Amino acid sequence: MKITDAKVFVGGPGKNYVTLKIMTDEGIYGLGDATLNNRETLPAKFLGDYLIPCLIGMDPRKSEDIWQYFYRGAYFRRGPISMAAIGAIDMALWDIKGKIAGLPVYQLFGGKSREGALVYAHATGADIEGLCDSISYYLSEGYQAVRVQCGIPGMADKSYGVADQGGDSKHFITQFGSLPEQEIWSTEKYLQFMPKVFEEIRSRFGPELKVLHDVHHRLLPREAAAFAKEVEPFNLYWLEDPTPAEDQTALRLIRQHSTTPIAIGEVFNSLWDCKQMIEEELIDFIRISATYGGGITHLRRIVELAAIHNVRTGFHGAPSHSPISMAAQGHLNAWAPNFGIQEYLVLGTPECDALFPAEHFYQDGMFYISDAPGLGVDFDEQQSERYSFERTYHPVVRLEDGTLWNY
Ligand code: GCO
Ligand code: MG
Repeated sequence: MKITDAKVFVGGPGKNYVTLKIMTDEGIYGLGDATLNNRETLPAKFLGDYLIPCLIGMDPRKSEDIWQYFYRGAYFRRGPISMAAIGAIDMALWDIKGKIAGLPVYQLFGGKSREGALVYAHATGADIEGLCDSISYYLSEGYQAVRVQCGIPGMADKSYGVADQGGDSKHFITQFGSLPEQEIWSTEKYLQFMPKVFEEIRSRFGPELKVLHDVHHRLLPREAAAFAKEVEPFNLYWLEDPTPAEDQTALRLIRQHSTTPIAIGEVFNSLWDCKQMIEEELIDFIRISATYGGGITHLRRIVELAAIHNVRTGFHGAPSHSPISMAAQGHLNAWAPNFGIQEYLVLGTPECDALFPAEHFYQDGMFYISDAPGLGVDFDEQQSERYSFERTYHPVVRLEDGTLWNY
């Protein structure tokens, strides 16, 4: 069996999805996602200029060797662009493997460890009242877990994760600017206010609700340690990205002072970014994603290492993930013995469903993967002609005195 061709498509309804389609001489094709949020054309170009020419003529069944060829075989390794490109190829090869076997991909890992996988949604409000409305909405939709982000009084600009003014605060979808927008951050105001938010949520919704919160890399290690300790009584399901992710040793201080569960990894690209924090058991959940974490082959390796060290999965699932990578993660979630939770933002607009037909579904706070062979997602090339690339940027963050800070 041989790879005969591969094509990359960039575009989608409201998102620049980067979709790879690998064709074979036996008519079976595979699909992968290389969407690197706000940098989408770069993995697409890397695939087209460097990786696809090598793929032609390779045996698509050799997914491990092909992964090693593009990772170990490269002089300049890792980084989000290259790992997103390798990840897309890898997903497509697992898709082909499943189609050859006539089995859903999770069967190739060892089968299901659970039927449905717990998911969490994004609840958001400009103030506590708005946030509680948003939580009530998700509860009425059957969710058992929500990430909560709230506007901070006195902060000059909107806070991270709060839906745009005038937007629908029930459904959190970030609108990115065509040039970087600016957010203003005050650690002091955040630290004073956020514990009150958790207190109010617990008093209104009780102890059962799984409450997650994303600090989005904004705190210094000592501040994060004090905060994680202070919020222990509210029993968070996790505290996400308390400090910038590249400093693995910063997590030691947090761990030494608090038992609040820590989740990190959505900006990681390889095992080497999280090896130390997993081995030292400095985190509780690993948030790497199949899209820019090297695909299924590499994620599985990370999941296995994490399992030995009591770290559970909590894969990144922001709206920039196309239904293809959500399916790749869905198959891993169905299998992983150390599955924790999956971030899940309903992508299912009619336009998105038409572009990526699939039978996977959400019900009562859980995601169910379909039994279709391969990843179980298709891609309608005709539909894709409706969309094209539109440049967008993440915001930049400044402190109140103008100092540049971490988004
Ligand atoms: C999350 C993330 C996102 C990121 C986005 C950046 O937890 O889902 O923090 O909201 O900001 O993925 O590209
Ligand atoms: Mg996050």
